[in-house]
Amino acid sequence: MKHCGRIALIGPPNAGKSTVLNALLGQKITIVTPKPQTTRNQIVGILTEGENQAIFLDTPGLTRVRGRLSKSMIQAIWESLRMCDVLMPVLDGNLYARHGELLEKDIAPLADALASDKRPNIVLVNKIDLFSDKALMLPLFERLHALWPLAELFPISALTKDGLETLRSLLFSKLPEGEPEYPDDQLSTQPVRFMAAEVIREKLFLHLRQEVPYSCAVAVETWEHSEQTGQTVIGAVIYVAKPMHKAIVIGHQGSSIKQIGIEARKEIQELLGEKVHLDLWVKVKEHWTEDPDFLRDLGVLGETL
Ligand SMILES: Nc1nc2c(ncn2[C@@H]2O[C@H](COP(=O)(O)OP(=O)(O)OP(=O)(O)O)[C@@H](O)[C@H]2O)c(=O)[nH]1
Ligand SMILES: [Mg+2]
Repeated sequence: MKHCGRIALIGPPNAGKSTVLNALLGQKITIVTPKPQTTRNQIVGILTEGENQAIFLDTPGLTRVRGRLSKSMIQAIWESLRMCDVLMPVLDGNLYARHGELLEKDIAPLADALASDKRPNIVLVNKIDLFSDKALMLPLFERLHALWPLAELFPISALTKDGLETLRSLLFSKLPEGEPEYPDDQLSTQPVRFMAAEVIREKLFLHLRQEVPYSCAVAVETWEHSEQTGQTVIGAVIYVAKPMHKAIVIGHQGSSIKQIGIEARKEIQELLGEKVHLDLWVKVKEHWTEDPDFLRDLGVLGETL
């Protein structure tokens, strides 16, 4: 019997949703950083095994609504949920085992919102590699079971891949019968230009501190392949919300942007499998997080699966 369907990865920021998706696919298609609210768009990842296909949707972390960016992220998440056959909330098991009060704050409202949903809920209790005291695991699972009686709880570590093999086979069995929607070698639906912009954004998150990376948006503006040199020349603009942030992104004598460029180029090169020349510019665009047209151009608003 062939199975094909959609699975939504949802949950609080920093829970490991994007890491789970990359680990399930065995390839990096979505960016990961230690900072919360890394993912801003809906990212599609496709896993095909034989005649079965799981279409995953990575989503921005669920946060309390602040600016328009957060609001649009939340809208995007609920919209994507409507289209999915299986809901797969991901949570940081280590965090909630140590801080039960956060479980009530973050997870109880989510469990409540999904309580009457008839679709399978597979709750991934992630980061089990970090459990220093395994005795903390049982009370966490008991509490989660009480909060979410109909959910299947699944302990995993996306980092060490512990539990992922079993999860993969379980997931296919939860999907409806159907023909694969995408060719078996397709891993994602994101255009490669978008993926390149995301790689640059990841490096900004890894190198910049406090609110600066949140002030940044990346747009790839030019992309030219030269047959002569075999090189792809990519021009990208890093938009920042404040003039002060422009100076920080550039760094002392350009040191920061240089490092970001080196790391991004290396990774984009691996992604494309060919030589890349990357030019980065930094431009100030105040209040971009509140500009619907700009957000739509970035794909943050109005995309659905
Ligand atoms: N130790 C450990 N760290 C993990 C695991 N899974 C993810 N992480 C780390 O947790 C951090 C957040 O991971 P992401 O995958 O970006 O989390 P996310 O839920 O997609 O976060 P947002 O996109 O911000 O909502 C990164 O530093 C990951 O390396 C895990 O199983 N074990
Ligand atoms: Mg993410």
